[in-house]
Amino acid sequence: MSTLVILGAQWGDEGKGKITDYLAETAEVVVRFQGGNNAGHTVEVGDKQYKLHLIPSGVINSNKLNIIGNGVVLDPKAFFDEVEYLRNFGLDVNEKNLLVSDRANVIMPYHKTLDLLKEKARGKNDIGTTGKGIGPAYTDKVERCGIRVCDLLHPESFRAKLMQNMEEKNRYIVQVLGGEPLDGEAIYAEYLAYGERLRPYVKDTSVVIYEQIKNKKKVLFEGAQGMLLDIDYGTYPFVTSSNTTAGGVASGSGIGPNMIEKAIGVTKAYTTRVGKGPFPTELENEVGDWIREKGFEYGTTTGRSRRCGWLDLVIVKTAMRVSGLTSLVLTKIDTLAGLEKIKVCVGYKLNGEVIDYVPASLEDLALCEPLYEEFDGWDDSVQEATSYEEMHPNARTYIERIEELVGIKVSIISVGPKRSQTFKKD
Ligand code: 2SA
Ligand code: GDP
Ligand code: MG
Repeated sequence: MSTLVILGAQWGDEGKGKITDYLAETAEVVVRFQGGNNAGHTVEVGDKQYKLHLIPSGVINSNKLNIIGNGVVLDPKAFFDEVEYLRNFGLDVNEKNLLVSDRANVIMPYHKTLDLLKEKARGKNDIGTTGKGIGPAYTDKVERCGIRVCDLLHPESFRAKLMQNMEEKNRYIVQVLGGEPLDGEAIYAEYLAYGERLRPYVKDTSVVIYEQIKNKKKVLFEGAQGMLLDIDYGTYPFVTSSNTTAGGVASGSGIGPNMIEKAIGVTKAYTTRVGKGPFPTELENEVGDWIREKGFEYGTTTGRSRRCGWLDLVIVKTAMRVSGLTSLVLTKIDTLAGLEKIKVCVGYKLNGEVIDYVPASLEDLALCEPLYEEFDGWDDSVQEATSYEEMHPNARTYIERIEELVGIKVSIISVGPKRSQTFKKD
């Protein structure tokens, strides 16, 4: 058995796409198990830069099987746009190397309308969603009125399910949120056509994944977003609507948890967050601005500027615990190059007590005072390193202290956006 889960250990945008692509070189299957096209996974190979939102990052490597699992919420238009986008790069994307779960819930036009109108109605208490309809689609899944991919393949029952939704959603959109009603017949025709286009890609992907694992194929599970955006263990309500932690892998791809062998936590050498919510180590000053510009910290999906701060190991430790991380991947060491001093948060002081976990209550989190250790910086030569030994000694001290504080090893290091700027540590 050879399965590996790749998760974000912070608030997303740690470089999961890059690391998935790197590890996919030696794997056979890559599975997305949660989230939707709110994700923005960037992969750079040679002089090409790919921005993926919904399709697994394994697709950049040829001859990999890519699977969109049942835990994903799928926007069919975004799916076909992304297939087209990838084909324009000359990549061979087809129903042989890309499968979609028949159980995945579909993001419908009213989900996007509801996402945007609800955010507007929240005013200054908005969550800062990507506006892709993620929350409302998962709400319907749990409410048990969602449209699943398999429904698009059954015209009669699809019509009945859709029309019931249309009536309820239009009433809410118009009467509560003051929006414009949507045309159910037009949506029916459009999504029935998407169903026909999707048909060749649709499979019971749980069966496929199980067979692949049984046949000793190497399977990667590519997480989207990150630890603190998890619906259960994130900074609720400033989270996404799925389990971004390892628990989501089993339910979101239809395998038993005993089939998960290893889980790696992709961790940026500092912390970023896009969207609202607390951020204890945030640097709302020129250092934060410097990191944003050097690291080009802008949303891959929405272009929003990302908030930047020091590395927070309380968060990484929480990810280690909640997801059972077996090692860390450290990215963007090169971005910090040039800073004379670099800080790392090693604990929080809350009401006079030192804690090393993220408290549930945002009121408590707001009171948490980060406790820092300070490190000497390194220079830009770090991006030329091709092995751990070639790294600046100060960067190595930084990495080894992270290992010590989190209690697990760093197995892979990334010193630039390109696939070639990646190496194994041990
Ligand atoms: P949503 O749209 O309901 O999932 O938003 C809820 C919260 O989850 C955050 N979120 C993200 N955070 C970081 N990266 C994400 N992907 C894109 C990227 C984001 C972008 O790679 O840059 O382009 O803005 C992502 N997706 C969701 C979101 O900011 C809310 O805080
Ligand atoms: P993801 O959502 O976790 O896949 O991350 P994103 O793609 O949204 O954001 C990570 C950004 O950092 C992308 O632009 C990557 O190309 C880039 N990146 C990844 N690893 C490194 C690295 O080690 N150094 C630098 N400079 N950029 C990196
Ligand atoms: Mg991203």
